[in-house]
Amino acid sequence: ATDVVVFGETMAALRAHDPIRLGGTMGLSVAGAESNVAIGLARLGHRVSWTGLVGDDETGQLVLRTLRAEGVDVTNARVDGRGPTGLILFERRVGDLTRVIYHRAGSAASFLEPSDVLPALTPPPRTLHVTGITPALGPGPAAAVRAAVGAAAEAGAPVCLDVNHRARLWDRGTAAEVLRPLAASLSVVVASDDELELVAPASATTERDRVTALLDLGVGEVVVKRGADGASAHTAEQSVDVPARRVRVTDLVGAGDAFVAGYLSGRLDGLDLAGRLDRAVTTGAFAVASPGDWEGLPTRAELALLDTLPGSTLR
Ligand code: KDG
Repeated sequence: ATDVVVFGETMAALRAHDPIRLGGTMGLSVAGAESNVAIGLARLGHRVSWTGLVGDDETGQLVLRTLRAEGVDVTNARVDGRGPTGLILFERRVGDLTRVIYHRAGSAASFLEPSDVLPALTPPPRTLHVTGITPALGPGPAAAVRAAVGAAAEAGAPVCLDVNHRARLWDRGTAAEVLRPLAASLSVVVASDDELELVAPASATTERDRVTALLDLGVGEVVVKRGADGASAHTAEQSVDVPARRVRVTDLVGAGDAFVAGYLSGRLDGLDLAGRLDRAVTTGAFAVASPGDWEGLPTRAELALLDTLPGSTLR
């Protein structure tokens, strides 16, 4: 069986080293939160499938070719000519700050429907992973998330949601209205500390209350990311905190997805909560320390590499 099924929008990605309005050269790659997670998991040796729609264009072929090359199963993905493959521009501004510019409204991926994603869930995978980006893309993608989460939960497959709020796509109130009803079907919730309120019941007002409310709804693991300050994971039985790994920051984009890949990998391997978090902060650190969303993610053999890097000890 497939270890992890993901779906969502993967775009062509152009990365500029200078302000875009000044011109110059850009590097072409692909980016998408769910496919970043898929690549991270595939590099660690897990069987992963990505489903989504790409345009009938060369960048769509780049998306499919890249995922195939990374060992991600794309047999459920397809070309859809109703819109182009989306485009994301990354512009390095000052310091670690990367400006993101989307050209994705009306993209092929925005036509995603439940019927596109449900076939990937038969037979049920060991995990379904979704993000809060997909339901922000339109009514079809939102219905696809609801249908897939419902179908996986019904089949007994654990569902992981990364809240992944994208303020450019929707406001916090709308996101909360869509994400909160999913909570009772989730096994794992991953959120940064400022995103937890978008999935936890509105009645909870502190982080502790939000975690407790999610656990009371039946969520098995609530994982809170704090960037350079590390991460915490909570179950009904225990709470574990880990520090972030200290690495030189090259590119923060994709760190959250790498974190999820590490966490789910540890979970699939049967590691305890501390072990899952340790792998998550390790894969997150690889993403932070290397350029691109997913290009620098570790293979299983490379996981221990940070332990040997001077200065990259646990904080
Ligand atoms: O998590 C990194 C993503 O932000 C990037 O790959 C693009 O999926 C993306 C999005 O919608 O912002």
